Amino acid sequence: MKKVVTFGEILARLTPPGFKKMAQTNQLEIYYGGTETNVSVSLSILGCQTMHVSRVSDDFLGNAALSNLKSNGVDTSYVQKGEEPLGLYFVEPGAVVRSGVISYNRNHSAFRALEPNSIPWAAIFKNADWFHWTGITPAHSENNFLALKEALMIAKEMKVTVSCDPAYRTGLWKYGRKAEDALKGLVALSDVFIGGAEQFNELLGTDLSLSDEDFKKGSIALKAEFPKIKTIYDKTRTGKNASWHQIEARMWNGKNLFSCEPIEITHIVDRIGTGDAFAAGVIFGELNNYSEKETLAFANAACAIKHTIEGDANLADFNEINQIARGNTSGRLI
Ligand code: KDG
Repeated sequence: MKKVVTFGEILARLTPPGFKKMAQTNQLEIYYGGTETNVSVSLSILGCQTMHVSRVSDDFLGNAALSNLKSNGVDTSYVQKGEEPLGLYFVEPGAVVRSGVISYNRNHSAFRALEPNSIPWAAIFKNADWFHWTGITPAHSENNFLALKEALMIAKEMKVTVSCDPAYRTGLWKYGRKAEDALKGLVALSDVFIGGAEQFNELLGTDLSLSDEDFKKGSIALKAEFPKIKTIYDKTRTGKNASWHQIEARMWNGKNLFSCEPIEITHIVDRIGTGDAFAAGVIFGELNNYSEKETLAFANAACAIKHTIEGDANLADFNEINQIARGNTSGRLI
């Protein structure tokens, strides 16, 4: 069984039921997420051995978050506990012309206080095949940046394949490091890049559009700057409003550009975690030596399915994703 390690903040999400606004409700639903956590849960359901490294509050909320991960098969043996609170976020879901809104409450979270040098990365990466990180983790605090850097240095030494989704969030990165400089050093230690025009423009200072031609140009430039990167995957989504989307993806393997059949979604249940579902699909395909087209179709199907599942993580199993990926379903409308 392939072993995948992830590292990042575990968040609790509080959301009103249905499509209520916060001011209307006296009940909140709770889900557990965090971008790397979602990747871990999804890969666990797909049959990988997964381990998520993090730091949570030493209270019933931290324990509930860990129970949730464990119930999905994720190994949490190296999750630390601290006196600071678990990171929270609140979501008002949107429908049709109303996009959802999010408010985070995690400035002083247990994860941000995690000390560098406190994680036994060499033990964690023993027998590991893959490590996944995102640009959200190094954006939180100097401690989180340093801990991730350590992980990447040790992953390189131990020849663990590394994927990154260097999501750049302008609202984060408040502790002093410049996002572009910090991310460049981390991307240089990675093998698989998940991102497109937005990430190319931030990292390379380019002004590329969302076109396939610009994706190819950006990928070539990215590989020139970061020679360790082997494959680049990008998901795109076009949609008229918060309830209708066309989900597409493409990849560059250093020689050729691949694309896959778009999947149209006419009823969006939850858009949170769709990028994480895509990343898990990419990792699963790469780990199982799928062809470029197969990996892309699998990741795109995983991303599409997540739009139909409530909560942060993609809970769809292999058969469900594979059926959509192979087009073996009653039409492509979800
Ligand atoms: O599970 C929630 C995450 O996918 C998403 O909210 C992560 O945007 C994110 C952040 O800033 O942590």
